[in-house]
Amino acid sequence: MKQKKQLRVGMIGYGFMGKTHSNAFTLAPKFFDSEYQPVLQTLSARNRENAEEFAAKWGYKNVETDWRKVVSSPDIDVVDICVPNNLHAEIAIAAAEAGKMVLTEKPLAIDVAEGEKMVAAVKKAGVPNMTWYNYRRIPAVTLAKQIIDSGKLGKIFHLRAQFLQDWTMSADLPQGGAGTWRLDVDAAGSGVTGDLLAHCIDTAMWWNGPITRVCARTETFIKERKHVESGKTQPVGIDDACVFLCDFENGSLGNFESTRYARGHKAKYFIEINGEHASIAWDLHDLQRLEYFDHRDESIVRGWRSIHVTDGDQPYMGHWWVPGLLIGYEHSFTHQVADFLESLSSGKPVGPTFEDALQTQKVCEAVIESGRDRAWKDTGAGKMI
Ligand code: SOE
Repeated sequence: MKQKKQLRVGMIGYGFMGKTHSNAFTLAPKFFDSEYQPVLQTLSARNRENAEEFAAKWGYKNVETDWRKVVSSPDIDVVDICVPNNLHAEIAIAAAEAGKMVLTEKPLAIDVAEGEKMVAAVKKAGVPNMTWYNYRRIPAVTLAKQIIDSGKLGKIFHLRAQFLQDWTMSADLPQGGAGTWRLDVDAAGSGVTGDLLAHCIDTAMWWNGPITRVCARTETFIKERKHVESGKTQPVGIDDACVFLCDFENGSLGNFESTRYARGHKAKYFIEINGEHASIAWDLHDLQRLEYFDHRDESIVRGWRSIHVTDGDQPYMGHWWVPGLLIGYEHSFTHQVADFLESLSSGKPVGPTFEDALQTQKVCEAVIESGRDRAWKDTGAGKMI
């Protein structure tokens, strides 16, 4: 058997995303052929005991408590950043300067200014880079992209998306700290806009091109929360909910909604696009299905069809079980690793690159500014690859 090239991973962070990424690096080479073999080399986290437990469970060879040592280590090829958003830029820039490939969990950064520095750093170093917007690689979502690109929908008129949760409704929930940093504006940058709508915006712009202008209404329902680190009750700076309207460059209209206050919804991600001939809808709760309506069908059979995306010739599915059998949320990350490995062989960048993720960041920032100023804002977002 031909010896594979090793891709030694330095993972920074071990939370929920550290788990999804570690699982993806483990699974991808078992289901997708590649000349590269990811190796879980070093896990870095501040708490040594927790880091050692995680590393033993997932098979990391080494543990470090200082990410700087990972970034500068000669035995690391790719640095994967799974820590709160305010730490992405410093680590990514240091990794790029050390000549490492860099991956970062979404959103790219805490704001556009930091995102721009990250893009400049990876460009200057000429290192492969990617941001984990995993939902693009749910087979049904990828199939939708192929159908849209084929022109079957005709001229696009509308795109609507929702991402609804309910986990922060209790006023007793603190902000800051390991489990609740998403509620602390200094760590997260924003609330639902950067955490949840960023997923919708990434998919929307990938499917339908740049969002040029936005008009948002944001709300913080619980104004003060105890901060885990200071122990004091402090103002809450994140958006708990956000709705926005937008213009796409192609002339279509968008409406987006996200909240952590939709009682009963845990992760309701819905996205729909309407064209002159056909429409497509997708729902995370039924992630293997793509709903498709084509007005050109004969009227006696015309109606929404529910495509069960499990056939071998549909995106990614030929690598899994047999037609009809399902895969899930975690596979979207596995596909992202598989595509990244493929990009290393082909030398062609794989989206979303940092530059692509910066376009999403621009929209998020314009949404927050629009909510604050109660005014339409231009986003300045350009095309993704
Ligand atoms: C927040 O609850 C969260 O975990 C996001 O951070 C993820 O990006 C999203 O996929 C699911 O919800």
